[in-house]
Amino acid sequence: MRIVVLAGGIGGARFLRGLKRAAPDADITVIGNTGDDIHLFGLKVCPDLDTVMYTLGGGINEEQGWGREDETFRVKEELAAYGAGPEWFGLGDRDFATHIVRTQMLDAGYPLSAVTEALCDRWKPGVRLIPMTDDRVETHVAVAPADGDGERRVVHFQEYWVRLRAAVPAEAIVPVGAEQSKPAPGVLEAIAEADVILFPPSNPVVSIGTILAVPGIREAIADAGVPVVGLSPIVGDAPVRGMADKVLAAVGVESTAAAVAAHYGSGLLDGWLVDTVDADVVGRVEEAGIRCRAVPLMMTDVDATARMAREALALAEEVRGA
Ligand code: FO1
Repeated sequence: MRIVVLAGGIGGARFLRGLKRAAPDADITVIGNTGDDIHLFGLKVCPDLDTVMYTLGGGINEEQGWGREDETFRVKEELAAYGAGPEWFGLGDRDFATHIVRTQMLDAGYPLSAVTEALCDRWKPGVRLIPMTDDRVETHVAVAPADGDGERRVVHFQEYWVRLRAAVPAEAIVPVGAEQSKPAPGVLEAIAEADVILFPPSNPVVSIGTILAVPGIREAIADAGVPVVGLSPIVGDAPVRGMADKVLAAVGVESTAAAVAAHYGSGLLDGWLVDTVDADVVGRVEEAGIRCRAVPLMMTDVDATARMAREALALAEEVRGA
């Protein structure tokens, strides 16, 4: 079975660990979000690609869900000693090696998709990880004036999330460069050849939404003619982790499992899993033309996540047979 998964960072990576357990013989292609990418100290950092690579490759800092395990921060300390900012983004020594190798290869002219393939040669994530595009796309966030000074500011997503902790209202989310970008080699082919397409519980705006903003990807998925099944990142009207509620508000979508399904739309989604606490919305989602089931969606461990993945694949088969 060929499965295509649109993945953001921590939620997507953890879901993939369960999917691999649920479907060990499947051929899984991950289309990774690159809108979170940031250039720091002359290096290109790809948080969502690295989180998938490290999580599935066994190098992730498990508690954080990002960055490397057994990390040290000597380089970060030395940079700070020189007054070289920003200091708010925690780059560890081991992680720096990934960004140095990636940047060297990009500077040598390799596209990000080839670089990602090369980095995965080391990590062997057990899935094919393709960036959504080889072109530069960076999500920026327009935030309300902090102290009412009237100036609306636009900050890089990482600054909004890591430095501001999403504590100020987000008024607009802009995937800068998305309109001019094109799907990376292999993305449209993987979608066309897929037997099922999954939207894991990643951020529907800045992760999956950004991937869908690359011209051609949303249309390819809508036209793929195979079941597209998503899992709600919102449980009981709140994101399980991260700031999905804040960025959903910025795009005028309420932070509920039903609203996110409607946001993707029945033109894209055939099936939607909500958590058992949201069982009351199943009817409403089905009225919108999207088959819906309520199952436990807390990824407490790999077994629980594998059960979720099995439920998603089962719903896909139910949709296929409909
Ligand atoms: N998240 C934080 O909350 N604080 C950090 O200092 C931080 C550093 C960091 C470094 C590398 C990396 O790949 C991810 C990092 N993240 C950090 C997480 C990152 O903001 C998120 O993983 C994604 O961008 C959102 O999914």
